[in-house]
Amino acid sequence: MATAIVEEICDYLQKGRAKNVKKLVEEALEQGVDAKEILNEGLLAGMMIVGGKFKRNEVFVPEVLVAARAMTAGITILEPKLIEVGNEPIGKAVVGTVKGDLHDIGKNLVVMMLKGAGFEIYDLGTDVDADTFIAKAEEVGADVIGMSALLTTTMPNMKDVVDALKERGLREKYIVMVGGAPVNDSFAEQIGADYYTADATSAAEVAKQAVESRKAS
Ligand code: B1M
Repeated sequence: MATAIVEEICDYLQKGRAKNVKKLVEEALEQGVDAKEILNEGLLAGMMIVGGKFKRNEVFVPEVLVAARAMTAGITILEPKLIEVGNEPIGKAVVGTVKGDLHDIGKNLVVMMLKGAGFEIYDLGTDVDADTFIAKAEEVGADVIGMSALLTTTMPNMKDVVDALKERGLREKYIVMVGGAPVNDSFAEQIGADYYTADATSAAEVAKQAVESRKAS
Protein backbone atom coordinates (compact mmCIF):
# COMPACT_ATOMS: atom_id res chain seq x y z
CA MET A 1 0.00 0.00 0.00
CA ALA A 2 1.25 3.48 -0.87
CA THR A 3 2.37 5.81 1.92
CA ALA A 4 0.01 8.69 2.82
CA ILE A 5 2.10 11.32 1.07
CA VAL A 6 2.19 9.24 -2.12
CA GLU A 7 -1.60 8.93 -2.02
CA GLU A 8 -1.78 12.71 -1.67
CA ILE A 9 0.47 13.10 -4.72
CA CYS A 10 -1.87 10.78 -6.64
CA ASP A 11 -4.91 12.91 -5.59
CA TYR A 12 -3.32 16.24 -6.47
CA LEU A 13 -2.15 14.87 -9.82
CA GLN A 14 -5.73 13.96 -10.70
CA LYS A 15 -6.79 17.52 -9.84
CA GLY A 16 -3.99 18.89 -12.03
CA ARG A 17 -2.42 20.84 -9.18
CA ALA A 18 1.18 21.07 -10.43
CA LYS A 19 2.49 23.25 -7.58
CA ASN A 20 1.12 20.90 -4.91
CA VAL A 21 2.46 17.87 -6.75
CA LYS A 22 5.92 19.45 -7.04
CA LYS A 23 5.99 20.41 -3.36
CA LEU A 24 4.76 17.00 -2.18
CA VAL A 25 7.23 15.13 -4.37
CA GLU A 26 10.03 17.20 -2.81
CA GLU A 27 8.68 16.49 0.67
CA ALA A 28 8.30 12.77 -0.03
CA LEU A 29 11.92 12.55 -1.18
CA GLU A 30 13.02 14.43 1.95
CA GLN A 31 11.08 11.89 4.02
CA GLY A 32 13.04 9.12 2.30
CA VAL A 33 10.21 7.72 0.16
CA ASP A 34 11.61 5.75 -2.79
CA ALA A 35 11.53 7.70 -6.08
CA LYS A 36 10.12 4.68 -7.94
CA GLU A 37 7.24 4.41 -5.46
CA ILE A 38 6.48 8.12 -6.00
CA LEU A 39 6.56 7.63 -9.78
CA ASN A 40 4.56 4.39 -9.97
CA GLU A 41 2.08 4.68 -7.11
CA GLY A 42 1.75 8.47 -7.06
CA LEU A 43 2.20 10.01 -10.50
CA LEU A 44 1.51 7.09 -12.87
CA ALA A 45 -1.35 5.73 -10.73
CA GLY A 46 -2.98 9.19 -10.75
CA MET A 47 -2.59 9.48 -14.50
CA MET A 48 -4.13 6.01 -15.04
CA ILE A 49 -7.20 7.14 -13.07
CA VAL A 50 -7.44 10.31 -15.16
CA GLY A 51 -7.08 8.18 -18.33
CA GLY A 52 -9.96 5.93 -17.22
CA LYS A 53 -12.20 8.92 -16.50
CA PHE A 54 -11.27 10.44 -19.87
CA LYS A 55 -12.31 7.21 -21.60
CA ARG A 56 -15.66 7.23 -19.80
CA ASN A 57 -16.21 10.92 -20.66
CA GLU A 58 -16.14 11.88 -16.99
CA VAL A 59 -13.32 14.37 -17.64
CA PHE A 60 -12.22 16.11 -20.85
CA VAL A 61 -9.04 17.27 -22.62
CA PRO A 62 -8.43 20.37 -20.41
CA GLU A 63 -8.49 18.25 -17.22
CA VAL A 64 -6.17 15.67 -18.80
CA LEU A 65 -3.84 18.43 -19.92
CA VAL A 66 -3.48 19.95 -16.44
CA ALA A 67 -2.95 16.47 -14.99
CA ALA A 68 -0.22 15.93 -17.58
CA ARG A 69 1.42 19.23 -16.58
CA ALA A 70 1.32 18.18 -12.93
CA MET A 71 2.87 14.86 -13.91
CA THR A 72 5.71 16.61 -15.75
CA ALA A 73 6.30 18.87 -12.72
CA GLY A 74 6.63 15.79 -10.49
CA ILE A 75 8.85 13.88 -12.90
CA THR A 76 11.22 16.85 -13.17
CA ILE A 77 11.84 16.69 -9.41
CA LEU A 78 12.28 12.91 -9.52
CA GLU A 79 14.63 12.82 -12.50
CA PRO A 80 17.96 13.07 -10.64
CA LYS A 81 16.84 10.34 -8.24
CA LEU A 82 15.63 8.00 -10.94
CA ILE A 83 18.73 8.08 -13.03
CA GLU A 84 22.37 7.71 -12.21
CA VAL A 85 24.16 8.80 -15.32
CA GLY A 86 27.20 6.73 -16.23
CA ASN A 87 30.46 8.44 -17.23
CA GLU A 88 31.09 6.78 -20.56
CA PRO A 89 28.44 7.30 -23.27
CA ILE A 90 27.51 3.83 -24.49
CA GLY A 91 25.73 4.95 -27.63
CA LYS A 92 23.54 7.54 -29.29
CA ALA A 93 19.76 7.41 -29.47
CA VAL A 94 17.33 9.50 -31.47
CA VAL A 95 13.93 9.45 -29.78
CA GLY A 96 10.55 10.98 -30.56
CA THR A 97 6.80 10.60 -30.62
CA VAL A 98 5.61 9.77 -34.12
CA LYS A 99 3.83 12.01 -36.60
CA GLY A 100 0.36 13.17 -35.60
CA ASP A 101 0.88 12.28 -31.95
CA LEU A 102 1.41 14.87 -29.21
CA HIS A 103 1.68 12.55 -26.20
CA ASP A 104 5.12 12.96 -24.67
CA ILE A 105 5.07 11.87 -21.03
CA GLY A 106 6.02 8.25 -21.75
CA LYS A 107 8.56 9.34 -24.37
CA ASN A 108 10.12 11.71 -21.84
CA LEU A 109 10.42 8.85 -19.34
CA VAL A 110 12.13 6.73 -21.99
CA VAL A 111 14.54 9.62 -22.71
CA MET A 112 15.27 9.95 -19.01
CA MET A 113 15.99 6.22 -18.54
CA LEU A 114 18.15 6.06 -21.69
CA LYS A 115 20.19 8.99 -20.36
CA GLY A 116 20.53 7.10 -17.12
CA ALA A 117 21.76 4.03 -19.01
CA GLY A 118 24.52 6.19 -20.54
CA PHE A 119 23.05 7.14 -23.92
CA GLU A 120 23.65 10.45 -25.63
CA ILE A 121 20.10 11.51 -26.46
CA TYR A 122 18.65 13.47 -29.34
CA ASP A 123 15.07 14.15 -28.31
CA LEU A 124 13.03 15.15 -31.35
CA GLY A 125 9.90 15.90 -29.34
CA THR A 126 6.44 15.06 -30.66
CA ASP A 127 4.78 14.86 -34.09
CA VAL A 128 7.99 13.62 -35.71
CA ASP A 129 7.86 12.39 -39.30
CA ALA A 130 10.00 9.70 -40.92
CA ASP A 131 12.32 12.14 -42.69
CA THR A 132 13.11 13.94 -39.43
CA PHE A 133 13.86 10.70 -37.54
CA ILE A 134 16.14 9.48 -40.30
CA ALA A 135 17.87 12.82 -40.98
CA LYS A 136 18.77 13.23 -37.29
CA ALA A 137 19.92 9.61 -36.95
CA GLU A 138 22.17 10.01 -39.99
CA GLU A 139 23.47 13.40 -38.84
CA VAL A 140 24.53 12.27 -35.37
CA GLY A 141 25.51 8.68 -36.22
CA ALA A 142 22.86 7.19 -33.94
CA ASP A 143 22.81 3.58 -32.81
CA VAL A 144 19.13 3.55 -31.82
CA ILE A 145 15.96 5.08 -33.24
CA GLY A 146 13.25 5.02 -30.56
CA MET A 147 9.62 5.79 -31.38
CA SER A 148 6.65 6.31 -29.11
CA ALA A 149 2.95 6.30 -30.07
CA LEU A 150 -0.12 6.58 -27.84
CA LEU A 151 -2.86 6.61 -30.44
CA THR A 152 -4.08 3.67 -32.51
CA THR A 153 -4.30 6.15 -35.38
CA THR A 154 -0.61 7.12 -35.16
CA MET A 155 0.88 3.64 -34.59
CA PRO A 156 1.05 3.03 -38.37
CA ASN A 157 3.39 6.02 -38.65
CA MET A 158 6.03 3.87 -36.94
CA LYS A 159 5.90 1.59 -39.97
CA ASP A 160 6.50 4.60 -42.24
CA VAL A 161 9.83 5.16 -40.50
CA VAL A 162 10.85 1.50 -40.85
CA ASP A 163 9.75 1.47 -44.51
CA ALA A 164 11.63 4.71 -45.24
CA LEU A 165 14.77 3.21 -43.67
CA LYS A 166 14.39 0.13 -45.89
CA GLU A 167 13.83 2.23 -49.02
CA ARG A 168 17.03 4.16 -48.32
CA GLY A 169 19.06 1.01 -47.62
CA LEU A 170 19.56 2.10 -44.00
CA ARG A 171 17.42 -0.42 -42.11
CA GLU A 172 20.29 -2.57 -40.82
CA LYS A 173 22.25 0.46 -39.66
CA TYR A 174 19.92 1.19 -36.74
CA ILE A 175 18.37 -0.60 -33.81
CA VAL A 176 14.69 0.35 -34.08
CA MET A 177 12.70 0.35 -30.86
CA VAL A 178 8.99 1.05 -30.41
CA GLY A 179 6.68 1.52 -27.46
CA GLY A 180 3.58 3.26 -26.11
CA ALA A 181 0.29 2.09 -24.61
CA PRO A 182 -1.33 0.62 -27.77
CA VAL A 183 1.90 -0.95 -29.10
CA ASN A 184 2.84 -4.59 -28.46
CA ASP A 185 5.29 -7.29 -29.50
CA SER A 186 3.30 -8.56 -32.43
CA PHE A 187 2.82 -5.06 -33.83
CA ALA A 188 6.57 -4.44 -33.55
CA GLU A 189 7.24 -7.68 -35.40
CA GLN A 190 4.62 -6.89 -38.02
CA ILE A 191 6.16 -3.51 -38.92
CA GLY A 192 9.73 -4.80 -38.82
CA ALA A 193 10.98 -3.03 -35.68
CA ASP A 194 13.74 -4.72 -33.68
CA TYR A 195 12.30 -4.36 -30.19
CA TYR A 196 9.11 -3.49 -28.34
CA THR A 197 9.29 -2.79 -24.63
CA ALA A 198 6.38 -2.07 -22.31
CA ASP A 199 8.04 0.53 -20.10
CA ALA A 200 10.84 3.05 -19.98
CA THR A 201 13.10 1.06 -17.68
CA SER A 202 13.07 -2.01 -19.91
CA ALA A 203 13.52 0.21 -22.99
CA ALA A 204 16.81 1.43 -21.50
CA GLU A 205 17.91 -2.09 -20.51
CA VAL A 206 17.12 -3.54 -23.93
CA ALA A 207 18.76 -0.60 -25.77
CA LYS A 208 21.92 -1.02 -23.73
CA GLN A 209 22.09 -4.79 -24.34
CA ALA A 210 21.35 -4.39 -28.04
CA VAL A 211 24.06 -1.75 -28.55
CA GLU A 212 26.61 -3.70 -26.53
CA SER A 213 25.98 -6.93 -28.41
CA ARG A 214 26.12 -5.13 -31.76
CA LYS A 215 29.46 -3.54 -30.84
CA ALA A 216 30.81 -6.91 -29.66
CA SER A 217 29.88 -8.69 -32.91
CO1 B1M B 1 -4.63 11.43 -24.89
N1 B1M B 1 -5.38 9.70 -25.37
N2 B1M B 1 -5.50 12.25 -26.44
N3 B1M B 1 -3.98 13.11 -24.18
N4 B1M B 1 -4.21 10.50 -23.30
C1 B1M B 1 -4.95 8.54 -24.57
C2 B1M B 1 -3.71 7.90 -25.18
C3 B1M B 1 -6.24 7.61 -24.63
C4 B1M B 1 -5.92 6.11 -24.47
C5 B1M B 1 -7.26 8.09 -23.59
C6 B1M B 1 -8.49 7.23 -23.51
O1 B1M B 1 -9.36 7.30 -24.34
N5 B1M B 1 -8.57 6.40 -22.50
C7 B1M B 1 -6.81 7.98 -26.04
C8 B1M B 1 -6.29 7.12 -27.22
C9 B1M B 1 -7.32 6.16 -27.75
C10 B1M B 1 -6.79 5.36 -28.89
O2 B1M B 1 -6.02 5.75 -29.69
N6 B1M B 1 -7.30 4.15 -28.96
C11 B1M B 1 -6.39 9.43 -26.17
C12 B1M B 1 -7.00 10.37 -27.06
C13 B1M B 1 -8.22 9.88 -27.82
C14 B1M B 1 -6.50 11.69 -27.22
C15 B1M B 1 -7.05 12.77 -28.16
C16 B1M B 1 -7.40 12.30 -29.57
C17 B1M B 1 -8.23 13.43 -27.44
C18 B1M B 1 -8.94 14.51 -28.20
O3 B1M B 1 -8.37 15.49 -28.61
N7 B1M B 1 -10.21 14.28 -28.40
C19 B1M B 1 -5.86 13.77 -28.19
C20 B1M B 1 -4.84 13.46 -29.30
C21 B1M B 1 -3.82 14.54 -29.45
C22 B1M B 1 -2.68 14.09 -30.35
O4 B1M B 1 -1.76 13.43 -29.90
N8 B1M B 1 -2.78 14.40 -31.63
C23 B1M B 1 -5.26 13.52 -26.85
C24 B1M B 1 -4.61 14.50 -26.10
C25 B1M B 1 -4.07 14.31 -24.86
C26 B1M B 1 -3.48 15.43 -23.98
C27 B1M B 1 -2.75 16.51 -24.80
C28 B1M B 1 -4.64 16.10 -23.26
C29 B1M B 1 -2.62 14.63 -22.97
C30 B1M B 1 -1.14 14.47 -23.42
C31 B1M B 1 -0.22 15.44 -22.72
C32 B1M B 1 1.22 15.08 -22.95
O5 B1M B 1 1.60 13.95 -23.25
N9 B1M B 1 2.05 16.11 -22.80
C33 B1M B 1 -3.26 13.24 -23.04
C34 B1M B 1 -3.04 12.23 -22.05
C35 B1M B 1 -2.25 12.63 -20.83
C36 B1M B 1 -3.56 10.91 -22.21
C37 B1M B 1 -3.60 9.76 -21.17
C38 B1M B 1 -4.69 10.09 -20.16
C39 B1M B 1 -2.31 9.45 -20.43
C40 B1M B 1 -1.09 9.22 -21.33
C41 B1M B 1 0.16 9.22 -20.46
O6 B1M B 1 0.88 10.20 -20.43
N10 B1M B 1 0.36 8.13 -19.70
C42 B1M B 1 -3.95 8.52 -22.09
C43 B1M B 1 -4.70 7.41 -21.38
C44 B1M B 1 -3.79 6.24 -21.03
O7 B1M B 1 -2.73 6.03 -21.60
N11 B1M B 1 -4.27 5.44 -20.13
C45 B1M B 1 -4.50 9.17 -23.30
C46 B1M B 1 1.49 8.02 -18.79
C47 B1M B 1 2.74 7.58 -19.58
C48 B1M B 1 3.93 7.42 -18.64
O8 B1M B 1 2.44 6.33 -20.16
O9 B1M B 1 2.85 7.16 -22.55
O10 B1M B 1 1.94 4.82 -22.11
P1 B1M B 1 2.79 5.96 -21.69
O11 B1M B 1 4.31 5.47 -21.60
C49 B1M B 1 4.64 4.27 -20.92
C50 B1M B 1 4.74 3.05 -21.85
O12 B1M B 1 3.77 3.05 -22.87
C51 B1M B 1 6.17 3.08 -22.31
O13 B1M B 1 6.89 3.68 -21.24
C52 B1M B 1 6.03 4.44 -20.39
C53 B1M B 1 6.10 3.87 -18.96
O14 B1M B 1 7.35 3.67 -18.49
N12 B1M B 1 6.55 3.76 -23.54
C54 B1M B 1 7.61 3.31 -24.26
C55 B1M B 1 6.09 4.89 -24.12
N13 B1M B 1 6.80 5.16 -25.21
C56 B1M B 1 7.75 4.22 -25.33
C57 B1M B 1 8.77 4.04 -26.28
C58 B1M B 1 9.63 2.94 -26.12
C59 B1M B 1 9.44 2.04 -25.08
C60 B1M B 1 8.45 2.21 -24.13
O15 B1M B 1 10.63 2.67 -26.98
C61 B1M B 1 11.11 3.66 -27.83
